[in-house]
Amino acid sequence: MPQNKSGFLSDSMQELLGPGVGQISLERMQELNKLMSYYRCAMMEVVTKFNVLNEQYSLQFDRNPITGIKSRLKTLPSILEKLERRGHPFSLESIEENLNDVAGVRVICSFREDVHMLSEALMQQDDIMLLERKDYIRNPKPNGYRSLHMIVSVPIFLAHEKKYMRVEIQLRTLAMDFWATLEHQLRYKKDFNFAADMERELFTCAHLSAELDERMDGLRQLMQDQSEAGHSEDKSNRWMDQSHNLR
Ligand code: 0O2
Repeated sequence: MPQNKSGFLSDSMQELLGPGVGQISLERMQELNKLMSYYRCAMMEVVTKFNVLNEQYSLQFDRNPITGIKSRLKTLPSILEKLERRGHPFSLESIEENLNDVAGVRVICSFREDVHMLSEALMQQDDIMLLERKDYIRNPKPNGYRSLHMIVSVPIFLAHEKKYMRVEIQLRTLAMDFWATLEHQLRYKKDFNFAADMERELFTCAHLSAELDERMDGLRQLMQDQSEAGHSEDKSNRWMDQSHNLR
């Protein structure tokens, strides 16, 4: 919990929890815990939905479209920092109203087409609402970052009520995740100035990771064509020709 040097709660935390250290603060602290537990439940709902889709598609296509799912709740200092940076008030209502990424789920897919297939399958479910969608795969960020981002509203079923919570979903391939994870590590290295030529090198790496995805997609498509058409000699020759071209 953020405290200032003299050991007291930081101003933002004090504002969130209320004045004094008496009953009001304790109640607000419990409210905050409750809110975070709602976000955790919503995150679990979304993770379960992707696990179910993975199970279903693995039966249908004999391979798993999802290689891994990560989830995280934003920490309180990080929530307060974002509210402050965006000029929003420090209150529980403000967290719910202004922040979309308190609960985050990252889905790592095998192939690029899995990303769009999974996002469409998720959005066909009638209990989930799409609030925002940013396709950084079709339109990568200037630094080369690629991923599909969605903000969804998902219901959680409590003892006596149904509550809708927002969750940020990021879908990306293994290659996109490899680049984004390392880029994040390098960029946020403390006491290091990121030079322009390093930016360019990172962009080149992003380009290489996109090419890797494209080539792996090509291989997957060839294998799919082959298995659909049977193992005729003609197909086998095409496979050899095309895989040679991919080298
Ligand atoms: P963390 O710890 O991953 O949550 P906002 O989400 O509202 O702050 P914005 O710009 O509208 O702002 O969101 P956007 O573009 O959807 O991106 C938000 C998240 O995507 C980031 O969250 C990162 O996880 C990821 N992301 C976006 N751009 C990049 C990038 O260039 N490199 C990497 N490695 N990740 C990126 P946070 O809050 O930064 O961090």
